[in-house]
Amino acid sequence: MQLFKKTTAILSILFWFFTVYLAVPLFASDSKTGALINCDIQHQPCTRQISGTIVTLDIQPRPVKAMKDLIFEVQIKNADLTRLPMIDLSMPGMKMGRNQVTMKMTAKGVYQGTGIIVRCPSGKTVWQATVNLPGTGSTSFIFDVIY
Ligand SMILES: [Cu+2]
Repeated sequence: MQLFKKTTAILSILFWFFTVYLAVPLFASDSKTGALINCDIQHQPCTRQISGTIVTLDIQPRPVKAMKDLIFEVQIKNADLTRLPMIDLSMPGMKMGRNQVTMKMTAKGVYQGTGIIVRCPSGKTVWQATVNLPGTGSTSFIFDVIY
């Protein structure tokens, strides 16, 4: 009985050791950035709001891949922009260097620009496109990119 109790105690200590030190960081590293994803850009355009202004982002061609020329299209509803929108490409929680997409108006409320998403040395594929609307604000689209 004494031996059984000891074995149980040791097993439960081992179990918690593996859970806390191995399993938790293993899952946390991926689900942390994964949980931030708010845009299924590989399948459809994404829409977000900045206090009443509706911002839709599309990236073509699909699949959206790194190291390829991409066309970023932003559609704006319910806003009078004083200047052109601009997109900042980055990664959640990572300094990736300045990567901006400048845009031109192609129709009323529709803006397009080209840009390249680089390949992150860490291997992580979650990228962030922050759409800045001068005079209105900014919103971030977070999505998965194919490497
Ligand atoms: Cu990165």
